[in-house]
Amino acid sequence: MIKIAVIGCGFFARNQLHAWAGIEGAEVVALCDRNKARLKDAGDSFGIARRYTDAAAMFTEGGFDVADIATTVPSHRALVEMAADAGKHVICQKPVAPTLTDARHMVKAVERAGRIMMVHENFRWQSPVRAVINALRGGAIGTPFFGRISFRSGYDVFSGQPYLAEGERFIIEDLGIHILDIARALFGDAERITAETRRINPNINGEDVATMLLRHKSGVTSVVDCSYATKREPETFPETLIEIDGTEGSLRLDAGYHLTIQNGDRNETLDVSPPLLPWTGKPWHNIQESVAIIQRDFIACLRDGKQPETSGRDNLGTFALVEAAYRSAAEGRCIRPEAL
Ligand code: NAD
Ligand code: 89Y
Repeated sequence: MIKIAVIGCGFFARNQLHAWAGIEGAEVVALCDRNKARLKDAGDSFGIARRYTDAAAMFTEGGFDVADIATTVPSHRALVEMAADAGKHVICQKPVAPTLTDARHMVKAVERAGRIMMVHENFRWQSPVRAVINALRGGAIGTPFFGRISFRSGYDVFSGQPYLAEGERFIIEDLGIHILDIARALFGDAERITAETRRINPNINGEDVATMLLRHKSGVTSVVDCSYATKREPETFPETLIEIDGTEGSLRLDAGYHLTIQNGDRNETLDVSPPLLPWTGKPWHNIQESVAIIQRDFIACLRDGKQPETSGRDNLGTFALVEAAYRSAAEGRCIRPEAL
């Protein structure tokens, strides 16, 4: 049995706790949150007796294999380094760190400890997105040369996550990071990126619209566009819409989770809707299911001694794109993420 300690019992951690409860061979044995009420609520709901308000005390007592860090970004570096010092495997929520320098230190600390680090970068594991990744990797449309990965919504994410309205940065760091990661999962690393940002909602501090143009090392050109200022019906939160052109055909993941693949005489549309699990609810079920999928994959990786797809080291590539996008928008020029 792989024993897990979850740090952070807030808005999103409940999904992680539900997912752990359904994964054979894994068990949450300890919980930590510096907010006593949230700690009690999560501990009582999921029947977890060992509870801590201080992560250092939990690491000192030990008795677990994995630290699953579900706090917000300011605490990530200290907690990941604590876990590495204690010789634990680590899962860390996105965004992994406030800066690329912090992220690099965190990855090195876990690597030095000889443990596995995964960033909880779950969007590429959403079942509709995975259907696109599998079709593309399986050669369904030949070699891709163009992609558009698009997330446009007017859904109120601020009521559940009020901190999103407060930061100087918003959509690229919070949501665009997932969409850029999907671009990497589909087309590989990017050699350059150009970004334009806008703030439309006057009640938040950061940008809520971002339009990014990437040139991937594979030769693919992709457009990654994100908005939380888009008023439309039907509201598509939290769907990522995808269009890809390849040498032999094209594919589209359209609103309503319809995947169309065209190649010569083949023209089929599949329903790739994520299933509703007993603990998930619309419209979040798409994100919630992917939490269970990524956590299950992490356990399989630990068992097989394999690096997860979204390892700490892999995620440096996604995080560098986030940093590069902000720099591009600020300086009005194209940025090479590898130069950061
Ligand atoms: P939240 O503020 O609701 O919860 C965070 C909890 O962590 C709080 O209860 C807080 O008291 C606790 N905490 C903070 N620092 C701590 C520390 N040092 N020790 C112990 N407890 C500490 O935040 P949230 O909305 O649940 O977001 C958490 C993370 O999940 C963020 O990084 C966010 O970006 C990410 N998130 C990911 C997804 C996804 O799909 N992957 C979706 C939503 C949120
Ligand atoms: O925090 C964000 C995430 O990771 O997925 C959606 C979200 O909850 C709001 O943008």
